[in-house]
Amino acid sequence: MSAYKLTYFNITGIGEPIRFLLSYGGADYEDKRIEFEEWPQYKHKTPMEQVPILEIDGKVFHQTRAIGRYLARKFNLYSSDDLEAMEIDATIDDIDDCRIFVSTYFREKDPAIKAKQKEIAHEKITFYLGKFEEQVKKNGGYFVGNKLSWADITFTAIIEGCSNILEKDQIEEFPALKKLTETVRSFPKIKAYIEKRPKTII
Ligand SMILES: N[C@@H](CCC(=O)N[C@@H](CS)C(=O)NCC(=O)O)C(=O)O
Repeated sequence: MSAYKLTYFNITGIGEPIRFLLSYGGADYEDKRIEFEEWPQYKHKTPMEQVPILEIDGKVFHQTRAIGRYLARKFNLYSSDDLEAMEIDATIDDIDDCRIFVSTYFREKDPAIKAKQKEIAHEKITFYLGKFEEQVKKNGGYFVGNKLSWADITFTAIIEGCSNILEKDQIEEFPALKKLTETVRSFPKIKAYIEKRPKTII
């Protein structure tokens, strides 16, 4: 197997789905975590001055979704059917659209704006989770095609970060989503990663 090195901040965030995917695929990867104070020394060395980046056999790749899609193909978590693949892609984009509201709230510094952003994040996440719950119920407990895909793994990793930021389990009232995330978190290699990963603020 190729040599993988993932570089991201020492948080869950948008790097966590990649960590879950690499773990699921049984890749023996280096999980390089940067503290925020160290970022200036790394920023200019990355392709778009952002992380995550994934090095594969020494070559650097960036953009979370491009990396995720590549790993999904590699580990049989995508689809060879173009229409089904598009459904998986759309779900990944929906999950990211949902995440953005929580991330915007998290990053806001002005207390008055932050309070407003929190309201918006709650309203939007409730909307998206309602839609996701229906989608998963319709698809046999998974997002797409009655089987495990990259979308299920991404959702499980992302919703944990959203719950941490909003300081409340966001899926406790969504039984299908709850069950799906429990399924993903209990895959032996993902479970082992969760048990050994560093405890982080979010
Ligand atoms: N579209 C990019 C966004 C990457 C991104 O926003 N990365 C943030 C961390 S979550 C970052 O590197 N922030 C530091 C900076 O922009 O200086 C992706 O999905 O990979």
